[in-house]
Amino acid sequence: MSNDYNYMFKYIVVGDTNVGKSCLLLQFTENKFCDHTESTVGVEFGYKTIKINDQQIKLQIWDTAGQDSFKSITRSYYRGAIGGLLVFDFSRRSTFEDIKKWLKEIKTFSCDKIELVLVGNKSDIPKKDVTIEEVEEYAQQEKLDFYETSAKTGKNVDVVFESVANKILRKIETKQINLDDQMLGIKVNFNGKMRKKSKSQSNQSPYYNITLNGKQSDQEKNEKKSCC
Ligand SMILES: Nc1nc2c(ncn2[C@@H]2O[C@H](COP(=O)(O)OP(=O)(O)OP(=O)(O)O)[C@@H](O)[C@H]2O)c(=O)[nH]1
Ligand SMILES: [Mg+2]
Repeated sequence: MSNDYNYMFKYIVVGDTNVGKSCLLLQFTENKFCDHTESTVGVEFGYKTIKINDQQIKLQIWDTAGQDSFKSITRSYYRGAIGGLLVFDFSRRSTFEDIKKWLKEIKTFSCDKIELVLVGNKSDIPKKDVTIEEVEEYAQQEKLDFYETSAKTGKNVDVVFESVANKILRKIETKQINLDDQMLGIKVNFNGKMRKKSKSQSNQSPYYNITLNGKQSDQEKNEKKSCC
């Protein structure tokens, strides 16, 4: 893994099955679109390095399965994420209505410093099942930024991922995020060397303690929200 970045931010992408989460990741990381995708099993991840204000930011993006049967697995990835995309499909109303549930999940299982953005995907499909007005009203009520995207045409895909990074970076620069505070899904890289962790952080960093088989240890369960 290359170390030529200043910060690495961990993101999660959540939302109902088939809303296009994996396609958004594919479009962002490889500029590709796939018409026939397989439903994600558990989680998958991708990387991309972007540049903001002379800072190289590496995004480590965890794409979670939308199917209910994977909830217990995907939840274990929320902890320690500093950025998140809440995705629905503009052509299926139920996916927008379910955003409330996803937001509740995130608020319960992830750090309260997480920067979230609401994403209405498949904007290329002419038939809309949700109006922009109601989405904007909801976004305002929940204090979320909202973007209309198309993983198919690429519309706003880069913008969404970059906007979250921008907000996190601003919080770091204005010291609203304390990097010594167990790292919060942020890894700092000084000239290719990782910031040394304190003893108390060594078992708690989201990057060094990722649960790849989706099972949470008792310690992790007890540490719910301890990243904050
Ligand atoms: N027209 C259109 N189709 C899309 C778009 N994004 C995704 N799709 C299609 O929607 C289907 C589901 O896409 P996925 O990215 O696999 O959905 P997902 O949210 O990852 O689903 P799970 O992994 O089951 O949670 C696929 O057939 C995609 O080709 C889009 O922006 N426009
Ligand atoms: Mg998927």
